[in-house]
Amino acid sequence: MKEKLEQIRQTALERIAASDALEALNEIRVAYLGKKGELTSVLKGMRDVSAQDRPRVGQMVNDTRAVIEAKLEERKDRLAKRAREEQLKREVIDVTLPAKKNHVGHKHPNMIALEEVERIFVGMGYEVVEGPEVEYDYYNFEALNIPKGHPARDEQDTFYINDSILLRSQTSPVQVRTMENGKLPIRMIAPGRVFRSDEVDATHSPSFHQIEGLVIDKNITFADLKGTLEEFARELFGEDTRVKFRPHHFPFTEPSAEVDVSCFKCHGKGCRFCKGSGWIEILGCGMVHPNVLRMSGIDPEEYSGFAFGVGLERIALLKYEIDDMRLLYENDIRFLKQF
Ligand code: 2U9
Repeated sequence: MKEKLEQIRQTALERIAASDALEALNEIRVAYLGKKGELTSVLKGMRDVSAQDRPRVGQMVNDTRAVIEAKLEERKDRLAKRAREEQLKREVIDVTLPAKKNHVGHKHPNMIALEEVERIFVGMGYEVVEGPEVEYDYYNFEALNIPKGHPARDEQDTFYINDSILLRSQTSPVQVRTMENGKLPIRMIAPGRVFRSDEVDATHSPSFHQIEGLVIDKNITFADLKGTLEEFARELFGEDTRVKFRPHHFPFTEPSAEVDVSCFKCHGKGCRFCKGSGWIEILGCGMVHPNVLRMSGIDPEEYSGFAFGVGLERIALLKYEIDDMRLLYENDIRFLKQF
């Protein structure tokens, strides 16, 4: 019995030492310590051992079991450790490698220009107001002294949804809605997207952005209009900018004017940028037409006001010296990240 146990012990330990996988260790455990394992069958043979020898032999079987169990555990730990080391070696991370560049978003030149214009007018006490892009014909045209039959209403210029609803062709309907609310005085700018049935080229797009302004109070005169827009131009293009008002016509203002600023590249001498004239056109403006005030419930005998409109893309193109409006709509990150 003793030799038999000694032999079991020896072969078990040899097999354990030679095993190099956790599954193989499990097989060895079953083969020696399992229900039908070799050690278990020795235990079953205890019946034939004399009562006198039984405690000693029993002790020997237990010792053998303990040794095999301890070796199995030890081998298991070693194999697990080796597997972990191999895994770590495989998954090694080189912390000296340069990090992946994270491309964060970038403000669009339109947005930078809009924030600049808003900053200037909010600084003068104006409110920023927004309104719907899908509008009633009434707010877009009728209330702005553009009656039925006016060329601006032509289907070739305006996107109609039906007879009375359209995509706004200017942000003026926002001012009309504000006037209708009846709270006076008004000092507001209305920035937003507008739509015109234009072919795409370097200076046109069927969808672009405007910023329009409106001031209504008692005793507002053309002098207030000139002073405000001069201040705006100086803040936007520099302290030494000069401003020129040229008579013009808009249905919603009377008198009306277009405004040029002295070229901020050549300071008025004439260059490629201002096409040799020394002046650059930036906006349109005028005193709000009495008809427009009356239609929105404001008495033109008591109140007067001025209004103006600028193309946001035009400001962005000028400020950043971009020569093609299409670049503003392509959203090519290589272009956008320059600003
Ligand atoms: C109300 C009364 C009057 C808004 C005005 C302009 C002059 C103007 C153009 C600039 C370039 C449009 O984007 S553009 O093509 N706009 O010249 N806009 S006065 O006048 C108003 C607006 C609302 C109630």
